[in-house]
Parts: sequence; C-alpha cells; structure tokens
Amino acid sequence: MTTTDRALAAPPPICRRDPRTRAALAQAGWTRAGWTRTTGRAAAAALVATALASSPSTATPGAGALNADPDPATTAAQSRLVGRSSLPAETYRPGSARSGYFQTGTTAVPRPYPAQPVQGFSAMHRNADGSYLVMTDNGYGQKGNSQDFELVVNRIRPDTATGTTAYLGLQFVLSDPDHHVDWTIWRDAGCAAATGLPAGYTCPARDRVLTGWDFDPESMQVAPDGTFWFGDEFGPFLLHADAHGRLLESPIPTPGVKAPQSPSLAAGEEPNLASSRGFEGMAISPNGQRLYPMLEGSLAEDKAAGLGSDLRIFEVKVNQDLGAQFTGTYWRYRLESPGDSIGDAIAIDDHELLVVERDAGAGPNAHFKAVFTVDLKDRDHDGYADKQLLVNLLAVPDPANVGKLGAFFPFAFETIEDLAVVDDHTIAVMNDNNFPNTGGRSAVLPDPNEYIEVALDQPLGVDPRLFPAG
Ligand SMILES: [Ca+2]
Ligand SMILES: [Ca+2]
Ligand SMILES: [Ca+2]
Repeated sequence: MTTTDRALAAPPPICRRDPRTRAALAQAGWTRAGWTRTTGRAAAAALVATALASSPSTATPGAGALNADPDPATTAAQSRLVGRSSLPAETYRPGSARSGYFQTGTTAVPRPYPAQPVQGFSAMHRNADGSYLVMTDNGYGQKGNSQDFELVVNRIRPDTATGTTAYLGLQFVLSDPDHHVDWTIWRDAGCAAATGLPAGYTCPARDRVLTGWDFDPESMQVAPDGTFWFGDEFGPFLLHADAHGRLLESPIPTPGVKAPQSPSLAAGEEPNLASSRGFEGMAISPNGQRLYPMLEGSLAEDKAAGLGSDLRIFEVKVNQDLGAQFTGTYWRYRLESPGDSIGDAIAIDDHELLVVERDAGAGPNAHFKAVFTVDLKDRDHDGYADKQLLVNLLAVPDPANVGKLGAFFPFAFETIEDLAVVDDHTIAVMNDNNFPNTGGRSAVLPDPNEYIEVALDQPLGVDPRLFPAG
C-alpha cells in the first residue's frame, strides 16, 4: 500500500457532528463498506425521525468542525480531489448595464454593481474543449429584486493548473422576440407600469429581453439538436430556446404544480410549491428524447401526507418538432433530511442520475453536501428511486493537497448547483455563490465560484452520447 493508497483509504464519515452521523446513517441502512445504501421507506423514515429528534439547530458545530477527526475505520476509498479552480466573486460582464438597484448589496460589495455579475451559476454544460456554458439563475434570488438582472448563459474556462477560472464571454441573453410569453414581462411594459422604482434606476427601452422578474432558471440542458431547455422556479416552467437564447415556444407549465409566482395562479388559489423550490435540476436522456426535471422542494400534498422529504422527478417527452409533454410519470426521491434541498441533477445513462443533495449551511455550519447516484429503476420496489452516496463534498479526500485546504477538502458552500461529467472516472462540481453572499469561505468576503474535479475509484458507466461531441 502506497502513501497515497493509505490516505485514500481514510476518508472521514459524512460529517462527525452532523446529527445524522454514524448511528443515524446505520439505522437508515447505510453500510460501512463504501457507504453503500439502498433507500428503503422504513429506513428513510428512521433517518428522518433521528434527524428530527436532534435538530441541526441544537448541534454545536463550532469553527473548524468540518472534517474534524476523520474516521478511517468507517469508509472505503471512493473519491479524490484532482482539480480546483476559482472565478473571483467580482467578475462582471463587460458592456452590461449596472445591476443590483433592487438588491441590498453588502458591506463588501455595495450595490448597484458596476455591471451585471457573471456569477450565480445554477447549471453547467461541459464543452468538448473543456470550457463550460454556465447558466446564471434569476440573479438575486427573488422576483422582486432581480428586475435588472438579464437571464444569461456565459462561457468560462476553469484552469486547474493555475487555479483560476477565466471568463470567456457571453453566450447569449434569453429573450422572447416572438412573444411566446403572453403575460407582461419586465422590459416590455412591466417596468413602465411599476411604481416606486429605486433611485438611480431608469427603465430600459422596451424590448423582449428576459430578466429575473420574469423567470428563475435553475437548470439547463443542451439538446442534441443544439436547442436549450431550461427548468424554472416561477411556474415552474420548462423553457425552450434556440442557440441564441430566443424562446422557441410558450413556457410549458408543470401539470398540477404551481409556485407562488405562477402567472396562472387564480385569485385566492393556493400554490402547492414553495418559493424557490422549482426545477433545480434537470437531466436529459442519452438519446435526447426525455427530460427529467426535478423539484427542489416537496409539494403541499406530499407534505400533508407526511412525505415532506419527498421530491418528484418528472418525465417529459421531447418531440422531434417543437413541444414537449409531461408524460404523467414521476419518480419519488427521498431526501436524507426534510430540511435538505437538491442542487442539480444530470443523467449518466438511460436510468441513472447524479444528484447533489445539500443542507442550507455554509462554511462551519455546513453539515451535509453530497453527490448521489440515483437509479430510477427502483430495484427494491419501495416506490423510491434508489440512492447511493458517490461523493461526500464536505470531505473530499485530497492526499496531494490539490485544494490547498488539507487532507480532506471541504466544498462547504450553501448552494452547490452544478454537476458535469468530465470522463467516466471524473465529475466536475461548482457552487452557486449567490453573489454577493458570504459564508462558504469567509464570513466577510463574498464567495467566489469554485470549480472542482473529483476522481472516482469506480467507473460511472456514462453513456457515450452524454459526453460533449467533438
Ligand atoms: Ca441558483
Ligand atoms: Ca432560484
Ligand atoms: Ca427504491
């Protein structure tokens, strides 16, 4: 056994002071060999009960609790950090208008910002040359504070040799020149009708550019025909755009699901999905004929039925011409704790996904950030997609100190929203820094957008059609 082998054989448990630690995980059916787990309803319920019994708010993580006391006996080697690269927080898109008038800013970064921040990466697509298309969400997190944030896809190139990610430029701004959106958008009558505009902000000349007041995209897939699919949180909708970001068809609503921002919500009608709990992840099948948008939060009816840890993964059939339909099929995904959220979902073959699951903590208050493989085949027939832990993002083994943070690298950002496959043994992960928020790396400085590559000791078995062409 080499030094590296020994180091790799000693990753810590998922988090020592997480209430959901060894006992709870064992109770929930985790086995020690590689933390392999098949989710069972009873096991999951036990885990939830245990987590609730020891609420995270009663935990005392304290500074430096992350990765404390790695326990070599409990886990097997699975992953290793092989690259890290960072985009400085204050990276702005050249030529874009000042932004953040409706936002509060921070002491470190007062608003309005000199231009539109590049960050807030909520989906990524790896290109064949190793660069990425990155989709920013609606900007500042809410409909009411993101009116001056244009919905964009940018290009970046992480460089794990230098550790610095380059901003390559704008891919496109989302727009609706053909009026597929049949309700008022901010830049076409919305702004003109608004009252109480913030000081210094003037309405742009009317156009069909889409902003964070109109939609909140959190997931993106590039179809084999080169068109783009976005999963949104305001409908929640699916949006279909051409390679220039122009909507090709009307936003596709989700049958039976309405968020508080849904434009079709009737007076007095109650939404059945909370704010910012829409399509946080969306996978595409290897043949491009199915989309699997995944909600970030549970539906009101599931909560009412005691299934507050259940998320739904929908099946959507993509037509050869325009249009796509929700087929009516969905899968249930059981969160490890009802307070968790998912951050992204991508496919690795025609029935398996990779999913990021996370708690709401950052830095020393982060207790659970993980990548799971998720099998939609439900091989144990318990009604849930089967989950298996792939990477504990709070303690990625880093024997070579690639991340420069010690033997176990913490990717302890609040929101981790970007997954990609680099090759059959390597995945890439990025955070959404929620610019200009702090907490992942510093209590006072805005978080950067970090990119990491994690090597796996077992091949993923990725369908070759899911690798970038070219
Ligand atoms: Ca986001
Ligand atoms: Ca959002
Ligand atoms: Ca199952």
